[in-house]
Amino acid sequence: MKKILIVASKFNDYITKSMHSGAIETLKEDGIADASIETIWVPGCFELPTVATKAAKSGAWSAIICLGVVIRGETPHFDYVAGQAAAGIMKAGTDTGVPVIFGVLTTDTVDQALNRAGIKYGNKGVDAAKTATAMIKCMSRLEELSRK
Ligand code: INI
Repeated sequence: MKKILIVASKFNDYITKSMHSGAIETLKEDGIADASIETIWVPGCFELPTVATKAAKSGAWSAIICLGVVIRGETPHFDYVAGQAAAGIMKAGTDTGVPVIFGVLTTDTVDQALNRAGIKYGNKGVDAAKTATAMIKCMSRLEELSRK
């Protein structure tokens, strides 16, 4: 059974909630049962890699979707938070072979983030969910080919 974990950031949750809803809807449209989707809310994007890494190492999840928003204008910490979130999420995936998806918006302004969370230019949560199901298929194809 495909079990998918969403790790979502509470920071900027007026934006991440809409990314989260978009991700859940998309997973369901793609045939993933409600009961196979779980969410853990972490304080901020900086915490995403810790939970994603532990989840990926557990072997319990087919994919892990990380959702968050880091806005440059809001903080001088932008480069640290965004950079470490990206590096940690990439490492969680490459270290474990479990797809760990980077659904993190990194923008200059709040408007740019809102527009990419369901207002004008799509929804990063939807894209992340589509990437997760695509990667699950890639991994099972790889397993199949590797057994031949
Ligand atoms: N966390 C975010 O997810 N987005 C931000 O824009 C942000 N800003 O602006 O600082 C942010 N900071 C909190 C950070 O992710 C950690 O929760 C905090 O540093 C404690 O480790």
